[in-house]
Amino acid sequence: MHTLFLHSKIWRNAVIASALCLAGGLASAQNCAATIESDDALRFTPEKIEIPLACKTFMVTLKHTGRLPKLAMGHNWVLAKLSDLDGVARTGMLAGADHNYVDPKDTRVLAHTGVVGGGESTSVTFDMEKLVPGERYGFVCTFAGHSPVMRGVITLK
Ligand SMILES: [Cu+2]
Repeated sequence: MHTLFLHSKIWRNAVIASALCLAGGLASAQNCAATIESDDALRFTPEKIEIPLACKTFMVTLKHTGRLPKLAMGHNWVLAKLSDLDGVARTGMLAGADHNYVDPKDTRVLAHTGVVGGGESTSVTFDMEKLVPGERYGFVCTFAGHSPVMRGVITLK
């Protein structure tokens, strides 16, 4: 009777300990990842991502919460220096749909997702060594005609 009680107590503590451990793991994973929503109204939500400098890699998930198909209202997520956003949008336009509106030869593109349509999502993980503290970075959708309005800012913390 006593042994049984002791065992159940050990089990309970083990379960609590592993639950705490799991929560800790999830918390640190969340710090190095962000989800950005996009829609049929050319919006990125949020328009700002904070990236901890402690992260070795960072994952961005792009969700398209709209209904329009990829050909009409596709979105991608392209990371570059703020001062390079217009440039990568231009070369992306020229690269066209076959290249997901990203020129593979444009080295100003630091990371990018593919293009998604309504109801779809995609993600990209990039190495934080690509980002230099003190530099200003942003993101943009380079799908035809979207770059003037679909853009956001990255803050390194
Ligand atoms: Cu777009």
